[in-house]
Amino acid sequence: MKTVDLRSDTVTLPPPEMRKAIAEAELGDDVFGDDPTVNRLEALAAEVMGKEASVLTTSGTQSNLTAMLSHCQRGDEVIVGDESHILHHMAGGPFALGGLGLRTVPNDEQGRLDLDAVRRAVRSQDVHFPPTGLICVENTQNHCGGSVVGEEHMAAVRALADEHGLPLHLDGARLFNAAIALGLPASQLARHADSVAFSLCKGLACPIGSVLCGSHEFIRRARRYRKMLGGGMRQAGIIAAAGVYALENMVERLAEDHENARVLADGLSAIPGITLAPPPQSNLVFFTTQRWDFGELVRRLSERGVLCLVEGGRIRMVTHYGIEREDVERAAAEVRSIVSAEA
Ligand code: TLP
Repeated sequence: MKTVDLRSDTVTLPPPEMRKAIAEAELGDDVFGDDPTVNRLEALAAEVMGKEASVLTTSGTQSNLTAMLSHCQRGDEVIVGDESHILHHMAGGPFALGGLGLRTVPNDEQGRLDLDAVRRAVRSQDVHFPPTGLICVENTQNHCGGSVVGEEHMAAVRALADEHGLPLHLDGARLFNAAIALGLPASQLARHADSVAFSLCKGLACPIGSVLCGSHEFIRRARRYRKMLGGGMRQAGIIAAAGVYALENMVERLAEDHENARVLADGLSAIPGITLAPPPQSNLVFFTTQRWDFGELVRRLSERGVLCLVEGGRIRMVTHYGIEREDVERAAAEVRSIVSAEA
């Protein structure tokens, strides 16, 4: 029986046409700027995000850290949501490698930053204080249920950043999911930020990679920090070819993942004892149950070929390319069967 892998959209495998594009990619040494396929991806990504330039990185983690280093000085403080990926999932890189402090402000259930808290968190110039160097937002917001942060909030954070002369970075690992959910071009969300990082290796189904976009000047600095972080890749056109294919062919279909997430959520919420936490807005479905230890339920599901994770204190199932409607129906049915057998 097919394994239904709902652990993350990072498990996506490249479609056959993408593999073909990878195999046929024209290559060169990208550290010398010679890889035509990387150059093509970087131009296309910048255009799609409405930015002047972009740089291909190895991962979302590397994009975010590169952005933070490029915006800040060592010893600066970065304002992030208390449910942000940057805070919880970057293995402490901003502190350990960047010498950056993270100042947290509450994320609400919609993934928005508490703007009053952001205002209070911005440091005044005082010899005792670490200077505030950057504000970060995440869209979609993973821990807040894959919530879609609307353009109004993006604009409000921008206005606040401007009040204090601060740059704004957007962790848009799943920005295309937000854009598709809102029916907007991704650039309309990205235009409020100075820099935006989006993932190739999640819903877009590429095997590797992320792209960091911003002004020419910012990307010039970012190239040096990417190099410092070990992200200077050589014939990286084999990665970029997948990215070009994805930007041209894999964005619109994210709507299918959102529809499957809704079907999954409907199936789960019909099971007595299961609570959506919260109802999904994109491709991430979180739920809880009072009666079960989450780890135990995840283990029992895996024995039945349905893989998922405990994340942010809830169970998370992620829909993505390769997951069909019957797969999510089966996942919900397996949860029902396990939970009701022990009720
Ligand atoms: N998220 C992964 C895990 O690391 C939790 C996932 O399965 O959701 N920003 C956001 C908002 C992310 O969700 C992730 C990955 C990243 C950045 C990091 O991307 P990678 O994994 O490419 O370093």
